[in-house]
Amino acid sequence: MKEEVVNKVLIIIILIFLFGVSLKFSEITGYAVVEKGETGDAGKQEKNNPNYGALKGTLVLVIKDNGKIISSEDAPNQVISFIEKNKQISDWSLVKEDSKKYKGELENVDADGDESKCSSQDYETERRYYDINNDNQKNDDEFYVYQITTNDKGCFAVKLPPGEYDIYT
Ligand SMILES: [Ca+2]
Repeated sequence: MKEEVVNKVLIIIILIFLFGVSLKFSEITGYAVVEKGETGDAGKQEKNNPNYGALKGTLVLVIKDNGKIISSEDAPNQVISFIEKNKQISDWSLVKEDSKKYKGELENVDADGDESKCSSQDYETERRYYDINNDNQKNDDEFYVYQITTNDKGCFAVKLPPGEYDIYT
């Protein structure tokens, strides 16, 4: 009888432990004071987005002569694709529409930081997927392709899940 009670307590302790681990509280985002008989204001708490980050940059078209750039111009209205590293696309006609788009604005888009081209950039990232078996739905072995179009000065900003990407233009 006594053993049964001990076992039950152990099971409860293990469950509490597992619950705590699964919540993964890792960051303190602020602090608050609660006073007797009063409502308080916890304010705006910020936390790094665990699901998305962003990239910003510019695209230029160059002509090289013996490895030396002899001509360089902005690349306006060019589609840039971001694909998870080591994924290959052999047929780009199978890259199909997905409903998801992310919009926003990033500051200081210029790669050199002098803001000579684009001080800020609206971004609209379109998520597509590579429909390898051409059945018009994304299967588990198929992957997403994130695309953006550069603005009239060749600047771009894109919002993506964290990871390593190959960039295609
Ligand atoms: Ca498919």
